[in-house]
Parts: sequence; C-alpha cells; structure tokens
Amino acid sequence: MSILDNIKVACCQISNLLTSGNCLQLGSKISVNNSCGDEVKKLDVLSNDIMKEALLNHPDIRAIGSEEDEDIIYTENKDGKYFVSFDPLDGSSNIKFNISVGTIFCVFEYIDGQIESGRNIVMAGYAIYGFNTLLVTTTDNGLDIYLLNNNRFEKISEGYRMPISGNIYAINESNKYRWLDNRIQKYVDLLINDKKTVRWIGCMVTDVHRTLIKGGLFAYPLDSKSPNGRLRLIYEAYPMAYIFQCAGGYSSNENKNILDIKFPEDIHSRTSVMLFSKKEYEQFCTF
Ligand code: AFP
Repeated sequence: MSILDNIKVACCQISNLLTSGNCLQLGSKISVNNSCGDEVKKLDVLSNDIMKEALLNHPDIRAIGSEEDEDIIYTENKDGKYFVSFDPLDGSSNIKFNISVGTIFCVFEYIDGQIESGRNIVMAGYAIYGFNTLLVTTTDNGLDIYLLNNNRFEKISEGYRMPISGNIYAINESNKYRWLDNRIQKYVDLLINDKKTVRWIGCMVTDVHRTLIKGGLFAYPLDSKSPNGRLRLIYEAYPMAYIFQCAGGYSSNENKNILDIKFPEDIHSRTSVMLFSKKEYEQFCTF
C-alpha cells in the first residue's frame, strides 16, 4: 500500500470517530475501550494514535512529526525515503459547535539524508470532516478530491485548480491593531475597497478549503501576540503552501514563498501564513 493509501485508512477512521458520538460530548473527551478497560482520551490524541498507527510501520517512512508529539519519531526504517508531518485534528476547539475540522499531512523526501525546506515536499493534502468527509491531495497536475462513501474514498474531481481570483478574504481581523507589518492593513483595506467580504471560521483546514474552492486570500500574519506567527510551519504552513502551489495559487510568509523557508530544528516552529489565488497575490506584491 502507498503512503496515501495508509493515510486514507487513517482519515476514514478519524471520520468515523467524529461521527461516533454527539458533538457536545465529543468536543471534550471520549471514552474508548482498550486492553486495560475503558479510558478517557481527547479526540486529538485518538486521531494522533490513528495517524501514527497508519504511518509508523510503512516501509518507505523514515520518521514522522506530529502536532501532538514533542519531537520527531523515527521508525525502524533507517533507509526510508520519506518524512511525514501531520496535524491529526486541526481546529478541534470547534468540534462542540459542530463545525468542520480536518487532518493535514505533508510528505517530504530526504535528499542526501537532509530536508532543507518545503522544496523537499513531494505530496501534501488534508481531510475535511464536514457534511461530507473529503480528502484533497496534490498531484503533478492540480489537486485530486475524494469523497468518503461507505468507508472508501471515491475520486470526485481530478486535476482541480483554484480560481484566479475570489471575493472572500479569510483573516482574524480582530488582530488588526496587533499586526506587525503595516502592509497587511493596507492590503485588507484594498480588498474591502474591491468589495470583498470576510469569512473566518477558526479552523485552518476549513478556511483554506473555502479559499481553494472560491479563490481569494487566507492569512494569519505576524502580530504582537504571536510575533513568530500563530500557525505551525511543518504541518500547517508548508503543506497548505504546497497545496496552493499545485492548485495554481501562491504563498508568502510576508517576505518570501513559504516553501523556501528553511526546515526548522523545532518541529513546532511557527510562521506567518498568507495563501492567495493569482490576482490577490499580484495585488499583494504591489505593496
Ligand atoms: P485548534 O486546533 O486549537 O482549534 O486551533 C486551530 C488553529 O490553529 C487554526 O486551525 C486556525 O486557523 C487558528 O487556530 C485560528 O486561530 P484564532 O482563534 O487565533 O483565530
């Protein structure tokens, strides 16, 4: 089975977990059966266990890095070609409101034993658990979109490319007095002048998915509360930047392409994130 096949199995299990109880209770902790009896675990932890089980025994994977684990975990496969990073349950604070959440993943290829930057990525994707469970993956020719049906992912779109512009921008505008780079406010003013409207769910997967379908902007810029950025580089920013690139979009950390940021020592390192469709990127570049 390919790495993607294993990820599909994991995302299917996470999807079933999310529909296994009522969201008011699922929002906090869930009771699970294990060999020692019943145990109460957070959904993030359970989703992490599912992803790890799917990836750690894959013969091509040398190491994994998860939002839920402190450090990189090395597998037995010292010669494995790939490192996989993931956020097993992005936006989990939204579960009790019955709002879509997701799983983000990113596959890096070691070159001469190293991962230098986002340029080592060979595949990325996310699952979004909403009315439908969808899986979006990169290919050499745009994005493939799968729908979960009877525990199987069926491809419903091939070679998807995002619109070149859109009328929605996604940013947590309540941070505007804290934004560190004054170009951000000017740029948002320009979008408002262009009659664009804001949407912010507070789950990166969901806000990014809408941006990919409708076009526009997703941004979480640097602010004085998070001067190094709010979102994580290896399992949020890199994969979404790669997904946007494959879909015909663009990324920036307010300074350069996110894929050109050096791979960090700390797997939980943060960054500013801006993801654009073509026209919005060109407008931002004029500042
Ligand atoms: P949780 O996984 O803790 O819900 O955080 C989700 C997230 O990291 C990301 O998915 C959102 O874009 C971001 O938080 C929203 O952050 P704000 O609450 O600061 O708007």
